[in-house]
Amino acid sequence: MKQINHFINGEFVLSADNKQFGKRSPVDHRIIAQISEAGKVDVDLAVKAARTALKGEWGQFTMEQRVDILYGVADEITRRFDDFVEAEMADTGQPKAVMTHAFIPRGAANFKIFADVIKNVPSESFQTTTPDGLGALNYSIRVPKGVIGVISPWNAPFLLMTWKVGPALACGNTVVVKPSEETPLTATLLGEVMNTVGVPKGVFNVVHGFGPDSAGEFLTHHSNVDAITFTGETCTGTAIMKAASEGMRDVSFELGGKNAGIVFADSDFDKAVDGIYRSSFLNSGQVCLGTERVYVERPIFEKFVAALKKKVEQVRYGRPDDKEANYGPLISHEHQAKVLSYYEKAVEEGATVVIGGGVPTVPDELKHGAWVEPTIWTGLGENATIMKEEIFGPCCHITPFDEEQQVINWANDTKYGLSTTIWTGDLSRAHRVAAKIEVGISWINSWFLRDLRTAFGGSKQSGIGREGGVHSLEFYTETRNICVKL
Ligand code: NAD
Ligand code: 6OD
Repeated sequence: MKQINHFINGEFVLSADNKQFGKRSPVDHRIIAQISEAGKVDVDLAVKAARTALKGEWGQFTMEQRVDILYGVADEITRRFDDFVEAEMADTGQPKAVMTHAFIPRGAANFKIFADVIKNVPSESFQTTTPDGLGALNYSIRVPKGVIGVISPWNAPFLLMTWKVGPALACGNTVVVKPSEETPLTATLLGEVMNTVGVPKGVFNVVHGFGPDSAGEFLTHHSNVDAITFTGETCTGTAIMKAASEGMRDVSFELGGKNAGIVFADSDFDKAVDGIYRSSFLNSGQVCLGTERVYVERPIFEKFVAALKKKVEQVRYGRPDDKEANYGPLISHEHQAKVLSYYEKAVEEGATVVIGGGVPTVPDELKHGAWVEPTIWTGLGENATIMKEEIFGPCCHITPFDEEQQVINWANDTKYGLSTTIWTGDLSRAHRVAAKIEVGISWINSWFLRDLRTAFGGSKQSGIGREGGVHSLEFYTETRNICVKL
């Protein structure tokens, strides 16, 4: 049985009290690894290591040295690509193609992109007029914020962890990462990579465990953590925000969504069906940017529902490396129960189940896994529970619409504001509608196609702040102004 330990000060270590928990495979529920669970003592050691590194060798590194080392990290991830793919498949149970095409390469890219950003960041300066006529020069420098607490989720674990670790290190911070208890494996591999490429001890630390009364809570409440970046559920964000208020620590939050997909009758029909299929069912619907509310213009509504159903009928359940399979389980039995409770609620509230709605029949060896059927509903109004709450499962409700303004109003009628995907052949309309949807990102005739240099984050209860490209500097650095009298 694999043993996964914390990575503190460049070494893999057990918890001080040797506390552990079992990580189960989403595919068949077998325990695949024993994970050390951090207590306060372990978190404190990790934070101390991060603080010491900040004051030591790492703090003396030039920007160019950091850039070189981050390129080295990216190259080493690419060299060990298969190890990362294997680990992520074991943790999440998702098809190999999702890892090889998207999640692992993007994780490596997160180190290169932010190395490039930091190399090219401009600095601001102002010539100030003074009464003596000689003037003054104001200029700003950016300094690392300090020790960053990184709390990441399980749905795209490596991508979302590196999306924070990359910019944090590029800016000269040190980090203590708390990966999701469901997906501890790739964080451990990243520790190995850091040692291989010579990242100084204590710059990158990992503590494993859960949220409340465990590693997550101990890290976010630790007074020596300077700022916290978190991706996860909105309700967890609320708890972390309270913790961060102790000591006035800064936060960057990427939270939940209830994203709308809008399909106009003039769209390229097949591309729209493919796009909505991907956005609702990729990663078994466990994507924050996924579409759970689909609005289709009435003239093509029936045809669209039938075409999406046909695509869902082609789903093949199986292990991540099964070449015949294209669809994985949910992350855990707990999440399966949550998603199935929404499936029941939809029916209770009068939905028509177009396809799915339950637990699929899978081969005997998989029957203990967290499987649910991809599901399409129609027939509910805007106030139904499944139209309001984030399910984070492989499901969507399809509603017909008649007017552009009506669909904009519906898309915006939510406490969330993460993303939208708009399908139309009329580009003027596409831009007009996109500008009116209250989200951090709108895709036009595409989905999940995002340049890592762009601003990423949510409006309303989908997040606080923006990360990506130079936008990440707002969170990972502090700006100091220096004024020189001339
Ligand atoms: P979660 O909030 O349950 O857990 C996320 C992380 O927070 C985990 O590491 C968990 O252990 C930790 N945690 C939980 N409670 C904590 C506490 N009280 N203090 C400190 N840490 C705590 O989220 P999840 O179930 O892992 O992920 C799914 C959610 O993440 C969905 O809501 C999804 O929309 C959201 N998400 C958002 C984005 C985005 O970019 N906006 C991206 C991916 C996922
Ligand atoms: O654009 C990205 O890389 C990003 N942050 C994706 C988030 C996926 C959430 O599930």
